[in-house]
Amino acid sequence: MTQSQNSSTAPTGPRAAPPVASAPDRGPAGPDARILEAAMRRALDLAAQGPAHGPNPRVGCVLLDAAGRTVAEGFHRGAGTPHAEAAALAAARAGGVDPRGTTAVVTLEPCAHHGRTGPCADALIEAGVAAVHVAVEDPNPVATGGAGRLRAAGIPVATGLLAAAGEELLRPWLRAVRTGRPYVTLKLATSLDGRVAAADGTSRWITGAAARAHAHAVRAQVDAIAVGTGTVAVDDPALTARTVDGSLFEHQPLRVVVGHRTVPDGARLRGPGGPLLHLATHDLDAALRELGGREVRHLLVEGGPALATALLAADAVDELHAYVAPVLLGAGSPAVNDLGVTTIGEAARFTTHDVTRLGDDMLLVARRTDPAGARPGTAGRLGGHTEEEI
Ligand code: AOF
Ligand code: ZN
Repeated sequence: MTQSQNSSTAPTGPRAAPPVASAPDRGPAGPDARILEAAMRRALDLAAQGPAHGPNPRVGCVLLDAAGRTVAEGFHRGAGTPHAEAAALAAARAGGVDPRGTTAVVTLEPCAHHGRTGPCADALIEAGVAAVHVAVEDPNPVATGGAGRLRAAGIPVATGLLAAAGEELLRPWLRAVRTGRPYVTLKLATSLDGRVAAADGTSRWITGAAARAHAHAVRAQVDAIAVGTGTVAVDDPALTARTVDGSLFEHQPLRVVVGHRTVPDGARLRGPGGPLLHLATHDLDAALRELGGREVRHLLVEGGPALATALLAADAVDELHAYVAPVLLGAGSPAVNDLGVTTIGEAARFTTHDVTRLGDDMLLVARRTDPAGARPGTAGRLGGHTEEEI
């Protein structure tokens, strides 16, 4: 995580030598630090109004005049629509404001590429903005370079303003773009003793309505949901994102089934909802790369235990959503099988990010503590010794 806030919040101006991002250059007179920070907070709020799903990042932009007043705002509404900077420039012009001389406060480094839309760095240069403040540098190799292009045109650029908040907003997207694989969130809905079904296989419902509604809202924010073929056979899940009244959210994630067994013709997965993708493989690495190649940024894994175990054992889970009900079963299928952990030091350890009460249940959101290396006994493959159960 880059946190260059201390060193680079003041714009670094044009210079003969290549600009040094951390050089403490105050740049031109413009809005002061408090106003810039407030504007970045607003830009982050605007960004959050964009869709969490989709191949493109959520980005917000605020244009300030020399007195620090907001003259226009914009945010990105999804792939193929104008980027936040272009939206803010358009809003200024639509409001009869000439953006020349304004300070652009943007949550992500302006892009430098011709993609689905034109390069924002060029649009800002043409508009004649006086300075640009950025939260997060763009790691996307095809789009990055906007800060350098702006500086080359004589426009000071400062990066790292509220970088931590910017990184938090873009967490799945940043990780996916940096690694070429989706950010993996593993959902577990269990009894207090970590079981997903009773001894006879019954599992409806361990968690209550509030937890289920929350889980559906999460489905509506991700790009894809995955289950193993074993879960398809046992549970016949629809894997749709449904509102409390049972209707479908507008956005339906891609439905992914991992494993060799076929998806039956009458499976609910073939009914209304997102497209169905069957990855007939046990090679999780290949499966994640395939999804990354399809621009799946955020993958929600909903089971079953074999897929959850394989992903955890392969150290491929970025975030855990553990819905825990105050229910004890004492027997029945555990959420996770043998991870190859033989001693406590080898435990798959996560760090608590958030805890929420949902009705009678609890949601623990935890994130991977140690990103480096696979755990003992990992093969990076789905199944292994439990292959027939997947
Ligand atoms: C956005 N919205 O507001 C900004 C983005 O596919 P394209 O051509 O729309 O380009 C997407 C890339 O542009 C994206 O991955 C990111 O690197 C950069 N900036 N993208 O969708 C925005 N500012
Ligand atoms: Zn752009």
